[in-house]
Amino acid sequence: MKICVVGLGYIGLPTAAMFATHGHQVVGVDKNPKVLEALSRGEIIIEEKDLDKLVKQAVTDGSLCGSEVPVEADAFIIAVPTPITAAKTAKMDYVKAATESILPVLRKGNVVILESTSPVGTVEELMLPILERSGLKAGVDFALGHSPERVIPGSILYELVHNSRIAGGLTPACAEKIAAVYKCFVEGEILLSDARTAEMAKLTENTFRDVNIAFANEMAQICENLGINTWELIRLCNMHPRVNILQPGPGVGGHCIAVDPWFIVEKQPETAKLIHTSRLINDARPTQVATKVLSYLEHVSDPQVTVLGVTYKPDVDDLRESPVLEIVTLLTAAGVSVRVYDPFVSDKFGGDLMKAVTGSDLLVLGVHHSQFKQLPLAEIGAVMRSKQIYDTRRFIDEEAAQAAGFTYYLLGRD
Ligand code: SAJ
Repeated sequence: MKICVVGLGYIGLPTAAMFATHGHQVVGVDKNPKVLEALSRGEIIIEEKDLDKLVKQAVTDGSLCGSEVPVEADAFIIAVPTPITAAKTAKMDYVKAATESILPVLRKGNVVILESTSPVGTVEELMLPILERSGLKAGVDFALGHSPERVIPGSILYELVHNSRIAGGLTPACAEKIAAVYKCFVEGEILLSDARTAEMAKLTENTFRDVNIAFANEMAQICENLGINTWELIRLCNMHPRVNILQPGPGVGGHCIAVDPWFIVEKQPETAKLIHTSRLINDARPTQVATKVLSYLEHVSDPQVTVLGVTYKPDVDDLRESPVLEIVTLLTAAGVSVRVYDPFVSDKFGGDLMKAVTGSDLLVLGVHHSQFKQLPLAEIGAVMRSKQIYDTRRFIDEEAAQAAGFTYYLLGRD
C-alpha cells in the first residue's frame, strides 16, 4: 500500500516510520522545512526513544520520504496538532488545512483516517463536507473515520505496536477498512466502532486521567492543611483492592491531558461540571506551588531558586503546557532570581548543574527525571547559600537530603 501521513510530529512521524518498516511505501507531509530537511538525511528533530533508528532505517531502505504536499496514495492519515485557543476551544485550523490538502489527490477506493485528538463531530461535520467537494461520496467511494492515537510520549514505539487501537468508521465498512490499514503493525486488539464514539473515547481516556489527578491534587491541598502526608495516605488507600489514586504534583502538563477535557466542556458546558472543575483544580496548581516556594523564602533577601526539571513530565524533552515553566514565570514575576537546570532541554537549560545551584537558597525538584536520583547532594549543598529542597514529586530521598544538611520540604505534606 502507499500511505500518505500528513503531519510529522510526535505521532505522525513514528506512525509513518512504523508503516514504512512494515512493508508499505510512505510519504510523510509536513509544512516545516526543518522536519523535511532532517528527514531527507534520515534524521529527526524530536526526542523519542529509538525513533531516530527506525526513521533512519525507513529512509535508508527507500520506504519513507518527505513531501511538502500530499501525493496520490491508498490511505491518508492526518496527524496534525489540535491545540487549544485562549477561549479554551479546539483550534481545528490544522485539521481543516490538512483535509483540504488531500482533496486534489483523493481517489475512489481511498481510506482517510483522522488520528489527531478532536472534538466529537470533527469527522462528520468538518472533514466529510470538505472531502465530498471532490465529487466522491464518503462511506461509498472512499472510507473515512477516526482512529485516535493513544501512545504515551517516551514509549511511543512500544505502545504503537502493543496498545489496542480504536477504528471508528463513518460506516461499519469504513471501520473495517481503517482496521485493515493498521493490521500490519498493531499487535494489540483493533476495536471497531463509529467515528463519533472513537472521538469521544480518546477525549474520555485523557479526561479520566485529568479528573483523577485533580482528585490527588485536591487531596494534597487538604492534607497539607491538616498536617497529613498525602503520599503515605495514598500508599495506604491504594492497598484497598478497588482504590487506585494517582499522584499529586505541581500541575498537569503536556499537549493532551491539560487540553483534551476542554474539548468535552466546549460541547457540553452546562453538563461537564466535574470535568471543568478538575481542569481548574489542575490549572491552579502552579500558583499554589509558587506560593509555597515563596513561603520558604520569606526571610531571605534577594532570594535565589534553582529549579531542577522543567519539562511536562520525566525523561522527555517536551515543554508544552509545562506547569513547572509556569512556576518559573510566577517566581520570576515575584522578584525571585530563578535558574533552571534540565538536561533534556540542553539548548536552553542544559549546561552545568553546579553552576545552576551555586548561591541558591532553595532547590525545587520540578520534574523527576531518572538521572536526578543520583544528585550529588553533599557537593550541591556545599555551594548553596542555604540548603533547602522542595520536592514536588516525592522523588528525592529525604533521609539522604537531611544527612547532607538540607531542610527537606515535601509537596502534599509541608
Ligand atoms: N501527572 C500527575 N500525576 C500522575 C500522573 C501524571 O501529576 O499521577 C501529570 C504529569 O506530570 C504530566 C501530566 O500529568 O504533567 C500528563 O502526563 P501523563 O504521563 O499522564 O500523560 P501524557 O500527556 O504524556 O499522555 C497521555 C496518555 N493518556 C492516558 O494515559 C490516558 C497517552 O496514552 C495519550 O496518548 C496521550 O496523553 C495523548 O497523546 O493524548
